[in-house]
Amino acid sequence: MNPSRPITAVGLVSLVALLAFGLTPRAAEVPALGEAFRDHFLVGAALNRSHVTGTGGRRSAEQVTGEIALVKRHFNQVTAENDMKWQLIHPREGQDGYDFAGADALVAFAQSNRMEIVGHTLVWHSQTPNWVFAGTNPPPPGATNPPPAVVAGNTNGPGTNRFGRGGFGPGFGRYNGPRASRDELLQRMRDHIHTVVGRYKGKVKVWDVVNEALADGGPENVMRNSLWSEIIGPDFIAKAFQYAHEADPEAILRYNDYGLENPVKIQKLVTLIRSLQEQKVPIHAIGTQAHLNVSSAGFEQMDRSLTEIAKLGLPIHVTELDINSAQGGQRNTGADIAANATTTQGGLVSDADKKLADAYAGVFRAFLKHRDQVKMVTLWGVNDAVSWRAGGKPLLFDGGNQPKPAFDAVIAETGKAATTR
Ligand code: 9MR
Repeated sequence: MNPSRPITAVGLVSLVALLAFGLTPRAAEVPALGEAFRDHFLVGAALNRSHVTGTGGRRSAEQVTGEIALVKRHFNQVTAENDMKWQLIHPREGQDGYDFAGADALVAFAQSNRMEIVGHTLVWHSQTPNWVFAGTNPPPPGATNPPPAVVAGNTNGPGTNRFGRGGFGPGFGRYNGPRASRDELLQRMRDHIHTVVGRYKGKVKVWDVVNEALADGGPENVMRNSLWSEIIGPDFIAKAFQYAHEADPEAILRYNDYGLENPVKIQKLVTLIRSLQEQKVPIHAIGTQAHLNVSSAGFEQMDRSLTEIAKLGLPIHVTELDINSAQGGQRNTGADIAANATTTQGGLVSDADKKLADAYAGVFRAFLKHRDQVKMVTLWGVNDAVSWRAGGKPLLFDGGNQPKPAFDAVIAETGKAATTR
């Protein structure tokens, strides 16, 4: 609906319907995000369980209703923020150790609203239960699976989140007990991938197969040290893609990582992906998470990053976009849930609304410039209140589902698309 034109009878009926389903007047009147970018790429959001079941979580029924209305109006793609992670979908060993409740609800919600579904995530060093790595082999001497080194501006140490101790450490913490053999772990990985991908075959069209396997810090370490890499070896990545491809040959399989605005980390990505491509590993898209900070995010940073990633010749999906406006996070380039407590502290930067609008306008201008490669842009959350970085107010809608100035700035970019190449 264009607010500058007189409202038609049909427009009036849809406006009344949207208001009845919980959208605030302005949220119901502004252009829909998915529609605005329809000719260029999908626009999605990460959903949590309350959005797809309509109940539960820390939000009131009214808040959840408002968020669901927002999702239906603005997004044509959804990702499960947590419900497809190993820890939630496969908490116990064995075929009866799965819990598909949250994932099934997400898939049903997306299908009934004709939204593209992304499965997140099959193999990750974090949020993987200890049983996956457990076995009878004593850990090799010295291989204590240390947490990644703390580097400037990025704290990747273990921490506690609402799923328990773990943060970005492997499993629920650091599993230091006797280990599975390579073959046992490969078998568990294959069973998991075949079961999960197989269940949603033809419905979930895109999978994050391996998440965050690159190391942070300087160029000397390309790959992150994890229980996956220690027990299986570096080919755990190729194997995961191979199993996912077997399970659904039609699915788009993506490698997903954060910090790809950092030139050192981009080169690590290039090294990894080129090596997988040389081995003919079925990898079909690159996911760049884009957990950004308001003081550095903008056209130049994103354009540079996308230009480098595009050289790999694969479609690019922006998988977890948000822009932290909290003072405490401006030097942090990680995506670490454990460091989140500090990165969202200190209050917002000055003039936060304006800075956020400029930053969002810049990154969307870059997405539009690279629209031949950028096929999907997913915001990591529906509104500021449900964001993992709620303290940094990083999204396009505020906690009351009102579009922020950043939303208007993003929409304004669609009018400039023809001139951004
Ligand atoms: O937003 C997610 C948060 O709710 C979870 O507690 C956390 C741990 O599972 O994961 C967050 O999402 C992460 C995503 O799955 C992978 N990239 C980094 C995201 C932010 O930490």
